Amino acid sequence: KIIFSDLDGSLLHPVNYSYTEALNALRQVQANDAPLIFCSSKTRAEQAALRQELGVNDPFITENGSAIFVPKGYFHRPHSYDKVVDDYVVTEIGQPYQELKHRLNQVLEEVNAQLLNNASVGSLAVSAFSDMSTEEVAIETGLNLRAAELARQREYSETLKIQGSRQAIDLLLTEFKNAGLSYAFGGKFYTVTSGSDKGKAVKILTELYKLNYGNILTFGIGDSENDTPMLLAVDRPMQVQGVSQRWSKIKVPQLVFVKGVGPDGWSRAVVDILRQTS
Ligand code: 2M8
Ligand code: MG
Ligand code: MG
Repeated sequence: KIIFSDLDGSLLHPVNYSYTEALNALRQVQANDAPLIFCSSKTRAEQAALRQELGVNDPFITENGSAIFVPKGYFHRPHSYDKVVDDYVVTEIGQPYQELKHRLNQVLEEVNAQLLNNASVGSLAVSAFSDMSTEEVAIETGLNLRAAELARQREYSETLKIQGSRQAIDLLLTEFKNAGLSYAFGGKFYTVTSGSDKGKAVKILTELYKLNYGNILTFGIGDSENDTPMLLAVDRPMQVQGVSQRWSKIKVPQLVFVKGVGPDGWSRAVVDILRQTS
């Protein structure tokens, strides 16, 4: 049994990013030796800090499926990887940040030009985390300054705050797709990658677990649209409630709706998972 988990809005509270309500359940996961794979839009820097705080030592997936970090020596069977960073072997699914940013800027310029020529589509305002100061990111996200600094350290993706008319936003999103970029809405922002999504990364990592452990059962816990590919890639998909106790609309067959907002729902999901499989 392997648990793939989103962070923001799932293990972490959708408003204040607290994991306090999930701590008991997390300790149960650790006592059961069940691998807990963070699979989030968050950067390596953000996830490394959280892993250290919580004592989670399993592989993790960063920036919406852009890269898989496996601690050196974690799997006994050798496997291929793209590079080594600190104590991790890394499988890269997304293009490096500079290339992604270049392609993203091209699309933004093109869309802005189209909007200038066609006033009826309405207006569009896009701001990227990397173009904002740490203070601005902190204000936009509600993260503290230290956490905001870590969120700005993007290696494969860009997080965008997008405001504008529905038509203008749809135009932008369509142009992202046409340019081969993918985007996913994580609850507050859009994170743009060069074609990666959480599902591709989950599938690669699942294969590695199978290679090393044979038959495994995979669970996924998420809260938003950007979790859809992850939830489609696991055996048992679960969704926790968002703010105001609503489940956001996700289309995934056999999806289990768990009561509880963010870490509260996460705890219930995990208790359920441990009960199911032990
Ligand atoms: C972004 O991620 C959230 C949810 O996963 C989103 O897309 O709405 C990312 O930039 C992440 O790195 C950052 O920590 C988070 C802060 O809310 O926003
Ligand atoms: Mg989330
Ligand atoms: Mg996320």
